Amino acid sequence: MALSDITGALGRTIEGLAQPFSDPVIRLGVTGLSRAGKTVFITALVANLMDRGRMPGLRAAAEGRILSAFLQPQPDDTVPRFDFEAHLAAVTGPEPHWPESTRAVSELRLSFRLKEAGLLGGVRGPRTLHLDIVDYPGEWLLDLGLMGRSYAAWAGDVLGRIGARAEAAGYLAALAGVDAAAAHDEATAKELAGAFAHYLAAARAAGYSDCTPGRFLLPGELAGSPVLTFAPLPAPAATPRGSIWREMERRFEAYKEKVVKPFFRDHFARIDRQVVLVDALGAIHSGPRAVEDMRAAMAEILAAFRPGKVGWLMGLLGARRVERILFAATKADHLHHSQHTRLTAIMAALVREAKDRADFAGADTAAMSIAALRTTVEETVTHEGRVLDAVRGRLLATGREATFYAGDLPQNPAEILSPARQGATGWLDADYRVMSFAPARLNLKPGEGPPHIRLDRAAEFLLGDRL
Ligand SMILES: Nc1nc2c(ncn2[C@@H]2O[C@H](COP(=O)(O)OP(=O)(O)OP(=O)(O)O)[C@@H](O)[C@H]2O)c(=O)[nH]1
Ligand SMILES: [Mg+2]
Repeated sequence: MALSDITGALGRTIEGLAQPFSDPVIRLGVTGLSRAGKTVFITALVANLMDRGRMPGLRAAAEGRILSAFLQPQPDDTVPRFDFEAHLAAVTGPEPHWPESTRAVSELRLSFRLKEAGLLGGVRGPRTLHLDIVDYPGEWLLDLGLMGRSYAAWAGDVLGRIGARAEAAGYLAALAGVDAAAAHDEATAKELAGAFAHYLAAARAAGYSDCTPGRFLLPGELAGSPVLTFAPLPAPAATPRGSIWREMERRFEAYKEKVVKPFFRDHFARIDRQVVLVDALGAIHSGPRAVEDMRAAMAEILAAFRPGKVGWLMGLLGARRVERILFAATKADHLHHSQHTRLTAIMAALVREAKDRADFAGADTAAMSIAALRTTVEETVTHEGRVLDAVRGRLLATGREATFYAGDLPQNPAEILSPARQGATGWLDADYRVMSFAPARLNLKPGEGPPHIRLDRAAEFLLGDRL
């Protein structure tokens, strides 16, 4: 080993050990419902922060103030590490493929060596800033809405909403023969919880976002335990001791205390900046109900970040104030850039509505359309005499190249949001499509991260003021 290698390695070790907790830390939460694009976002963001050739919109990078960015051991010993290397290898390897779905919280620490801006840069040495990125399922965040709610209120609310949904037919049929005032028996409880979990999964697949309790969808090691063996019942006239109702109520409270609260205490309460990834194109494709549902879920997520409402809980947990929240519509590479402003306008209108409904006054919020990993190139084609701004990419299903046109998003977001709010069952005279592309084969130059759309802008909004 050459001497420079040894000193280099030594230097790195010392840098790694040097009082890791005294330097400032930003904790960035990355969330979104399942398949929203969290894993790909974190992978692409970290890769592009380490190799900043494609990050001109991040001021500190453009001005050359980021001297280096490197991965370090994370501060929390009991949280799984975000498997950056494996995910990056998946999307940038010789046979690029999407990373596996992830089902729990994970964390990664990226540290920066930064030059001070302006004159100070000349006199002061570089400073260090740690970025702790926490990936957590958005489904778990929706559970915060349960904290202030009683079992009776939650159950009434859920049953009121799901009556019209085809996905709930099985659960409602299972409920029909049940008297909530009758004596509890575990077989019935299990059957109801199973049928309800089945409904939640079907509702998720159909594009609905209001699917609580979130752990029913992603149970992890809690699968089959009593805290996950309850379901919403219609309130009976009387609720005698030992009744199914009473037992369900008890388990609902246990779920809040033993599942929801620890998550908020250990992860959520410590977040400074948050990005909420939203598969808006997917919801638009699924139809007005899915869009309305997405809006409701966003309102609920925003309410979780509202200082005050959950203050009693957050105060107890020593929560900090989240300073910035970015709502990003992901997978914008499905659209030609001429449609990006429309997608962003829809996203911004959704955020505005969600803010109004959540009565939100708190952090700075922004809406954006991004693609963490760009899989397409733009192409203009003529179809039946019309000129269409389309995109071309490699189809996930066949591996073949194809040109794709997602449909014309309206200029006015109200054309999407109003039918959604009014409970329309389909779009009036529009057809939106989505398509699954495989990651493109890349030939990256040194210093260049994987291609993206507006990931640099997203980073600037989330971190720019601290770099
Ligand atoms: N075209 C395109 N597709 C994307 C992009 N990001 C994510 N996807 C697609 O969305 C899928 C889900 O992305 P993930 O990053 O795994 O989503 P996630 O939110 O981590 O999903 P879970 O771990 O299952 O909750 C991927 O397998 C891709 O098919 C993107 O930037 N562009
Ligand atoms: Mg994931």
